[in-house]
Amino acid sequence: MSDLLLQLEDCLIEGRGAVIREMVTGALDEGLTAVEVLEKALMPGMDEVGRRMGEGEYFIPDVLIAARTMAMALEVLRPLLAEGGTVQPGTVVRGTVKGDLHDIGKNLVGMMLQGANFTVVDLGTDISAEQFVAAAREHDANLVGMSALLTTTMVEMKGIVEALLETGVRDQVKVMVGGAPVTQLYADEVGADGYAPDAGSAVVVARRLLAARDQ
Ligand code: B1M
Repeated sequence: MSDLLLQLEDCLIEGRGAVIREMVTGALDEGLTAVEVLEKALMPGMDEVGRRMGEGEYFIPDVLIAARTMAMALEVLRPLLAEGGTVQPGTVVRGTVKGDLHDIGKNLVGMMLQGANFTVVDLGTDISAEQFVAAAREHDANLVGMSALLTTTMVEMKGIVEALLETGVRDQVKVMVGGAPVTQLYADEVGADGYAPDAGSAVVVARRLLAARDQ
């Protein structure tokens, strides 16, 4: 079983998009769960890609190929990550902040929230404060979710919270933040209501924030 996970991890690191879907399906057929495939092969694979990028062993094209391979694998897992439910807990408007093009983590968080029956409005990447505000209004959102993967772009989060405050939208929404460089301390600093380190806990935090709102 661990061999299978290692092969899958290598497949992602090497960006073998032609076979990744087949390999993920094979791992599931062998009895691995979607969460195991995600946490024990795909996430460590992306971390290794990041390490190689940081060390100068991988360049942007290599990382893009791995990212595209990851997206293909996630498409296979998408229906399985859905946990379902009958109650509609709320509407989440989510995006990656201005200047930041990373979207894999954001998409994963979105999939898990959708699986937990949230209505998810995806704004995409490189999203300005004005766009977050307009979308929260337009969709009558209960939660605004922001992702940032760069230390240079996470600073945008503060401006977005301020824009929500200035426009009066902050009264209507809870704010959740995440992304590799973001911490609970930083979330507190920018005035967010919640922080989650990964997609699984994002669902728990989103539920908690909206339950607190309903009381
Ligand atoms: Co970029 N990149 N990148 N990159 N890239 C990192 C982030 C980096 C750590 C790599 C490195 O140097 N080791 C580094 C950032 C350094 C820093 O600021 N501290 C970096 C850099 C420097 C850059 C460029 C500046 C490189 C350059 O051009 N010289 C450039 C910037 C472009 C831009 O955005 N303006 C750049 C470009 C790219 C690509 C386009 C090539 C590609 C992105 C493709 C895409 O997303 N479609 C890319 C990639 C793939 C990475 C790494 C390798 C992988 C990121 C990823 O997808 N991880 C990354 C290294 C790494 O993180 N190990 C790196 C997997 C994903 C599932 O995890 O996104 O962390 P993550 O999401 C998690 C949690 O964070 C959390 O849940 C998710 C799932 O568990 N989470 C939330 C995320 N959002 C959340 C929101 C929530 C709650 C939880 O609530 C709302």
